[in-house]
Amino acid sequence: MWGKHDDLIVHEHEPFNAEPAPHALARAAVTGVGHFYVRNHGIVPESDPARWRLAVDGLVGRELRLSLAELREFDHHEVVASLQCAGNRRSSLSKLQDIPGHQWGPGATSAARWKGVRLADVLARAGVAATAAHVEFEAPDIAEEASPPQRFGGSIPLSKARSGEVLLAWEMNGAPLPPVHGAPVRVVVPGYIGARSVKWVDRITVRSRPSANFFQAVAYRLLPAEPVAGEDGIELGPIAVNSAILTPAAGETVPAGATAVSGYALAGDGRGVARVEVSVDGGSRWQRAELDEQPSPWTWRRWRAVVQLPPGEAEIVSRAWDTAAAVQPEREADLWNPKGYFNHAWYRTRVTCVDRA
Ligand SMILES: Nc1nc2c(c(=O)[nH]1)N[C@H]1C(S)=C(S)[C@@H](COP(=O)(O)O)O[C@H]1N2
Ligand SMILES: [Mo]
Repeated sequence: MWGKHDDLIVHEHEPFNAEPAPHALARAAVTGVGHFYVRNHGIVPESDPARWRLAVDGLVGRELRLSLAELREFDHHEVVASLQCAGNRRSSLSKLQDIPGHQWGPGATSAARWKGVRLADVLARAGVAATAAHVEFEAPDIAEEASPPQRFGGSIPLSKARSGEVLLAWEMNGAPLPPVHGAPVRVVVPGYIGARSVKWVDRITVRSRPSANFFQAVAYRLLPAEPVAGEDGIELGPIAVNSAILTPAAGETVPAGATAVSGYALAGDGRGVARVEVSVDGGSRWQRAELDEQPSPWTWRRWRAVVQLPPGEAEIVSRAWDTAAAVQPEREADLWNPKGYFNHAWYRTRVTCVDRA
């Protein structure tokens, strides 16, 4: 389906929602399109690149209506960026207390090389009014889960919209953007939750307030663990520093002794990953992981370590720091929330270690 490998973990067939298994995700710094996770709230819309138009309206000096050819006349830029769904690692939070929704593991995170034009350049052409503060994106796919059912949308602050890394992209890993990832054009908002990277975008509206779309005003908000009257939650934008162990995978049997461990770490909104540590004693003692170079500040930092494991059941733990010295919190219980967003607690993988024959 959708040009995806059949080893993806499929959470839903229609709309299609799937993530790569940890071993597959671990394979490359830039995720192959066949393994890149997919998050859809509605059915993938039919889109004809020849008929596609991008409307730019709202608080602008002049409204634009751009064809794909006209969009491509702006300067082209490439960004290697990771996307991460706010529901990444929800499955683990659900073990504490049930959470509805797709039970994402650590694979609702992937990295790609995106090519397109800067949103900033398109906004400059339209001329942004002084009262503008947010930029809204909308797409034609209808999400039945929204109330009322509506087009998918969301917004980002104008300051972020004007930053060089936010693209209107038509290419992914050097090939045309596949339909399931937003063809002909999607927004790519590096450093923010995946929901702001609106696929199949056909309208950009400059506003004084955040989008009133369901996925900005109601969904993708961090609610308190216990309901509070009148509290509609924290609007999610920049992601939190996070890490995951990809190899070995949970439940794997590995030889006791020296065991190679690898994974990813990702920091929000332009903050780099500064340090990753792993522990095999539940977090009393830590050892430093080796960090790969980052091809761009907007993508994950892959890491590796060799740990010593005794025979029997073992737990490997990882935690990352970002360049603002923020570190992942220890306990999932402290960040559990009713929609299961932003699980960025220490990552824990249980494995069984057996003596080498
Ligand atoms: N139009 C539209 N854009 C969308 C979505 C959607 O359902 N419809 N899902 C969002 C969410 S929640 C995420 S995490 C990312 C996932 O992007 P991907 O499917 O290319 O991995 O797309 C975002 N953009
Ligand atoms: Mo998402």
